[in-house]
Parts: sequence; C-alpha cells; structure tokens
Amino acid sequence: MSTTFASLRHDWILAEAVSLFDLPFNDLLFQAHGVHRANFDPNAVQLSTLLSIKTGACPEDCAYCPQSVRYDTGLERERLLPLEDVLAAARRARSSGATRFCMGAAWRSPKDRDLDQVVEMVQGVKAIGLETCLTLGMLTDRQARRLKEAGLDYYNHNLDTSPEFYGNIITTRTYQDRLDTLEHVRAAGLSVCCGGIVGMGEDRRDRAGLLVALANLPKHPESVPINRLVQVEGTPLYGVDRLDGLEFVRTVAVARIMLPGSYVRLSAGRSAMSDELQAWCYFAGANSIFYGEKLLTTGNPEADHDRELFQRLGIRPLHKEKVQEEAGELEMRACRCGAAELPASA
Ligand code: SAM
Ligand code: DTB
Ligand code: SF4
Repeated sequence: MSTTFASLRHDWILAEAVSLFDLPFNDLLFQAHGVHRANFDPNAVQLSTLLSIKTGACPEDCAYCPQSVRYDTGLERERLLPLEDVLAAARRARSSGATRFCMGAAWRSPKDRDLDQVVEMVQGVKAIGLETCLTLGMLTDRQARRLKEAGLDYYNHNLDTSPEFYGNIITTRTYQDRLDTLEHVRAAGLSVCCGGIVGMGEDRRDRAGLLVALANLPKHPESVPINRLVQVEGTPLYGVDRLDGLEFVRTVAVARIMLPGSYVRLSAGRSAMSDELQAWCYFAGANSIFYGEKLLTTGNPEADHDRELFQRLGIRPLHKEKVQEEAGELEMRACRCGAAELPASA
C-alpha cells in the first residue's frame, strides 16, 4: 500500500484530520515534508511585517486578546495612526526585507469613514512596493469591494479555533459571522489570509476541527497563519496550560497536508520558541513568518535573529514576484501534487 499526497480537497471529515495528528511523529513529518516539497521551494520563506494601525479599546471579548476593552492588560489605547507614520513603518519593513505589510486594527468592524483613511494607507503602502494586507474585523460585501478597488491584496480574518470550542473563547461574534466575512472577501476577489490560534486549552480534536473548517472552505485560503497563544496578563487565557512544542509542530504538519497549496505561516508565539522548534516547523511545511520585532502589541524575534537562523538553515526569503506568480496557481499545483506518491508509512 502506498500513501498518496493530499490533493486540494474540500471534503475533509474530522476523523481523517485526527488520524493525521495521531500518526507517529516521524511518519507525519515525512508525509508533510513530502507535500511541502511537491508544492513549494522547501528553502524559501515569505516575510510579512505587522503594524497595529489602531490599538486597544476593542469592544469584542476574544479571551486571548490584550486589545479587548474588557480586560485590564495595561495596554495604552491609540487612535488610528496618521498616514505618514504608517508609510514610515512600511518603508522600514521593506528595507529590512519584508514583501508584505499587514495592518491590523482593534475594531469589531470598520466604519465607512475609517475606511477612507485605510484606503489611503493601502495605496501608499502599495506605492512603496509592498503587498498589502489588512485585518480590521468583520467586513460587509460593499466594504470588501471597496478595499479591492483600492488595490488591497490580502484580507486577514481568522476562524481562530474549531466551531465546537469557539464559544469558550468569543461570545460577541459567531463562527457564522466569520464565515460571512470570508465569503465577502472572496467574492470581492481579494486573497484570503485565514488561520487560527492553538494553545488556548483546546484539545487535539479542536486543532483538527480548525484545520477541517479551513480546508473545507469553498477555496483554500492563500495564507494560513498558525498562531501559538501569546499569553498576556489580564486576559482570561493567561495561565492556561502551554501547548507542547511537538504538538505545535504536528499542527503545522497537518495544516501543510490538508492545505497543500497554501502558505502556512508560523505566526504569533515565535518569541517563546527555540530555534530548533522553529526549524522543525519549517521542515513540517511552514513557509511564511511575521518578520520584525513586534507583532501587533506583543514581541516577536528580532529581524537579525531571524536572518541568522535562516542562514543557519539555508533558508532564503521569498521574493514578492514569486508569491504573486504562485497566487493564481493553487489549483494547478494541487493537481501536480495529487500525482506524486510517497512510500507506505509504517
Ligand atoms: N480585530 C480584528 C479581528 O479580530 O478580526 C483584527 C485584529 S486581531 C488582533 C487578529 C488576530 O490576531 C486574531 O484573530 C487572533 O487570531 C490573533 N491574536 C490576537 N491576540 C493573540 C494572542 N494573544 N496570541 C495569538 N494570536 C493572537
Ligand atoms: C494573525 O493570525 N496573527 C497576527 C495577525 N494575524 C494580525 C496577530 C497576532 C497578534 C498577537 C498578539 C499581539 O501582538 O497583540
Ligand atoms: Fe478585538 Fe480583534 Fe482583539 Fe478580538 S482579536 S478583541 S476583535 S482586536
């Protein structure tokens, strides 16, 4: 019997995803790395830099988030940043090697007058020569189309966890609200960045359930951020049991197998990971990171440290043109991948 590489499927059932998680570690990593190699340059990683353009005082109750107005995390709230500050940060990101600039706002959803200013940011960042990504909360159909017309490349909106565990984490918006926003983003012709967080006290079935929900979307997200919870004092999830590092690697590996054509991003939580753990994640199929010393409000490894790690691993940062060239090829690459075979697993 031989194991076929996963092709682009949208009909995953939970039991299948759980059995991937349950494989012996070496079998899982071998399979995931094979899928990775069949679809991507295994030594190239895409670099995105984040900026919080509006910080804190968010009305939502996401139990992991330092920016919710409901939790006292000592975070100073800030109004929407002036355009020039955003462009200065984008120039710095570009000169340190990022190819995408992701702007995040602590909103439930943007108001139309906020969007006027955000549109100027998107246009300015594009003119600097970076791909653009926004994460502003829920979007209407019309707002998504407006951002597409402004030239936005990606919209980030995460499912965060499995449908079953979701109610333990957020009560102020539903899973269906998130799916609706993703539908609006897709319909507008934007590329989708959608992933989740692990290490929130969920179990393996929930991690598998998140990946099933992502893989069964009508089209796989182009970018899939896998965040490991950054525990912030004052949030309800502060002090929750930390997720085992090898279970995190397994999550990346299963994401790679189920979403073979997507960029899987090793996202929040890298500051608490050793170089060795990150190296395993790259082997398992992660091929994108947040790059630069800050995420939105919390820390991230120094760019120098990442560059040094890349050198030690022989990893190259991916050029923007390469990512764009591949963006329209998801289905095609999955066909190639479907034809390849791996020897039988033990
Ligand atoms: N307010 C918008 C929203 O939630 O849609 C956009 C910004 S929000 C901070 C973007 C994502 O960051 C969340 O969906 C969540 O997955 C991730 N995130 C927030 N706080 C985090 C934390 N402490 N650890 C890991 N990921 C986190
Ligand atoms: C995503 O999945 N992770 C990023 C980005 N999308 C917006 C945010 C991580 C935030 C970590 C906590 C903070 O820095 O506030
Ligand atoms: Fe608000 Fe987004 Fe934080 Fe939730 S994750 S509290 S919506 S900023």
